[in-house]
Amino acid sequence: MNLENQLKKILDKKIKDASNEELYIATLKLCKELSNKKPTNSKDEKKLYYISAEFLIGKLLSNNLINLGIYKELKEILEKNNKNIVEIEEIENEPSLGNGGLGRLAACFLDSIATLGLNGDGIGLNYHFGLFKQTFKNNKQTEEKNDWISSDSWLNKTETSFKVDFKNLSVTSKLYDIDVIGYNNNVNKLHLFDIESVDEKLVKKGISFNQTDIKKGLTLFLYPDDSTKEGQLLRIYQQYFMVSSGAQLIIKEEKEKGHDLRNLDKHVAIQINDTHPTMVIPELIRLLSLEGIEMKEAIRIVTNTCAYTNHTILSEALEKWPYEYLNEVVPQLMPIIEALDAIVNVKYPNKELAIIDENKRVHMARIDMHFSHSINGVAALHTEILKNEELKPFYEIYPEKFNNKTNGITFRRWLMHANYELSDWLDSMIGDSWKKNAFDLEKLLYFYNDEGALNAIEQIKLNNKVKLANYIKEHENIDIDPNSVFLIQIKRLHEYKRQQMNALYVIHKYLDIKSGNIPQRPITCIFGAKAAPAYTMAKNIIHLLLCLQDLIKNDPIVSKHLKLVMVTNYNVTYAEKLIPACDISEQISLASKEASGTGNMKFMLNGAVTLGTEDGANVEIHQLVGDDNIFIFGQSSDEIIEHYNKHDYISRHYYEKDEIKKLVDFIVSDDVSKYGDINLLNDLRNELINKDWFMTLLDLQDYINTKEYALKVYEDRERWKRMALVNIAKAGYFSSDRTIAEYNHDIWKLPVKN
Ligand code: 26V
Repeated sequence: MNLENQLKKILDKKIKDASNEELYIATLKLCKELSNKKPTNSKDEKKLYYISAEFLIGKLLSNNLINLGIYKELKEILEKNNKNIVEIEEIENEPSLGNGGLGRLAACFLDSIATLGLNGDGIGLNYHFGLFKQTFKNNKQTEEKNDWISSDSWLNKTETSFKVDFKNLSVTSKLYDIDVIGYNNNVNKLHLFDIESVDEKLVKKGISFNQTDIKKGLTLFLYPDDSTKEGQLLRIYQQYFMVSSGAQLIIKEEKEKGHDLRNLDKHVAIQINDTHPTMVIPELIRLLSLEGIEMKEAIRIVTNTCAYTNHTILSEALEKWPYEYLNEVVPQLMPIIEALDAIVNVKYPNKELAIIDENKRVHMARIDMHFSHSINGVAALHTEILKNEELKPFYEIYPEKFNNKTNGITFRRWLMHANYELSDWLDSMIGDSWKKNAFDLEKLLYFYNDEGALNAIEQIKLNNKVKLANYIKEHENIDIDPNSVFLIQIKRLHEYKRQQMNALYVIHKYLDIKSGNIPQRPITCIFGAKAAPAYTMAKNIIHLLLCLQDLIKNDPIVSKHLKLVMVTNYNVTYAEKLIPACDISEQISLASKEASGTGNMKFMLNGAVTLGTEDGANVEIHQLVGDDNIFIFGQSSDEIIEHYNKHDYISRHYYEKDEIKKLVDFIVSDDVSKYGDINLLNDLRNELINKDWFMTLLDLQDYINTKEYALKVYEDRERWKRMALVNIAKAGYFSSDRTIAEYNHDIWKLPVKN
């Protein structure tokens, strides 16, 4: 049956008579039917389980249509019937199952694992309200529950369920699956566990709820507030629920295949995404012991099965749970954690290596490092810092375990879907082999001096800027000029990412325009970021941005030349609109602190030029595009690490330098504070002057100078178009297909079919 008839059959009416909602539901069903017909992997093959607290998968409709190879055909069928696929896509709620880079990476990885035909599933949790929905009130962030699950969704309820025991209660986990459809390839699963007794009514107002009601509340939110003991216990409940269900699923599948659990490491690879799933190690050891395998042997098997990825060097993000808290939730794991600690202490009597420290805190990453066979960082610089600084004592004892896997992004979502115009144009210029072999994008370099090609790149960018301007008008009610230069910083809000430095640039520009220096072309600075609900300073930075947005908007002169837009509830869907429209990609973290970044790669692929520090994967972008196609500023990671070691950075010294003082003080001026809360702004200013742990003021002047230079270069249109071309052409390295091929070659060793 042809596609049109298939769709009609599901709809049970004419396409032209159906509503967008009906068409969405029918297309969803169609995808599920087609996906069911796709091959799955052979039962005997070695299998990967990618365990992660987050999977930031984004809307799935277009992605699945693209990967099924029917997007264009369906779009035409709809058009023929006066229907618009973009409007149908809007019906879908974006799943709220992730926070930031770590979660989006896991989603890109699932896409690449399926596309490469590897046998690998994801394991995570089905959070009903996920990460909060952000709104702004009185120029402050407020949080609401994100009620994303609708009756017709990609979730498929399965018959699988497990009993999960905690100290004082037992619960039942229910498995929901989402199909992960590879591009022109087979289908894998994202397994999401939910608690059977979940009760959404537990949440009364905003995102607060009784955190002690585990049976009702366990899977309501991703990262529930952990500023209290109850919150921390809840996170431990969630983590154990995820890994115990996952480990039981793995063992069940192995038994069904008739595999001997003593050979688990031959048949199974487990990738532990950051420390949140760490308890899978002691849990698997426990379960194997219950199967009659001797503890020592169980430890060997689990170590050979598991591999750990580190995503951050910030020590506060490396989880350390009080022993007593773990004991309160999962006492059954404690003898195992004690035994692992004892093994380590005998072999390596060094307290930096101990699993349980003197304060009786359990270092989760240390369990991962001792009892898995691979430890990887996510960009070249990050891995070097792990080896030589943060995890040095571990590198000294396990040099063979350390390896780098520079992150990547799926080009299906971040080019073919988000920027189909550029994608189609690339096909017409260099063929479509880049879809399978991303390095083929380099063929674009043949057109380095081709005026027609350069103009096409510029025109596509402009078209995307127009689309974004319309979207922002509709969603934020702010007018932006597509002919202005778009500078975009979108990422979680964190002091190390230094959105506050960007805000200080906006102040600089505002004051400059006030004093009569009119920029050659209007400037549009766009931000998108959520702050963790308990992270006060991050919220203060959002407050400043929103106050500045009002200040500029209400200034009749400045607003002609400068705009600040803080988009509401930044998420994957928003990113898909923002990234293709960007001219300058802001990647301005304090060198050494951003493990990799993946937004930087998405911007590059879409022809934006990076303004950044030598941090994370920016270093590799710099190497690929060369000095002429990137704007680098700021002190190097070596210099920064030295400042920390010597404690010699004193922000006040930088504050005292003329222009900087003016900019920092402006935060608490009447001009700004009339739009907000002077106390919050004061706190932010004081932090910058007296502490500034992430050294904003250190790099500020260099940042301002480099940004001014970038804006000047932007006016040399011929040069800029070439820069955009080189960035696109050199982005092939950042395909997550490359990253996954490396994980598989070095760590998982699954059979490769194509
Ligand atoms: C850690 C924690 C620990 C306590 C509970 C709440 C919580 C939430 C998030 C995190 C870690 C976030 C880690 C993360 O997203 N890291 C990002 O990973 C990206 C993918 O590797 C990488 O590109 C970014 O540089 C890195 O910040």
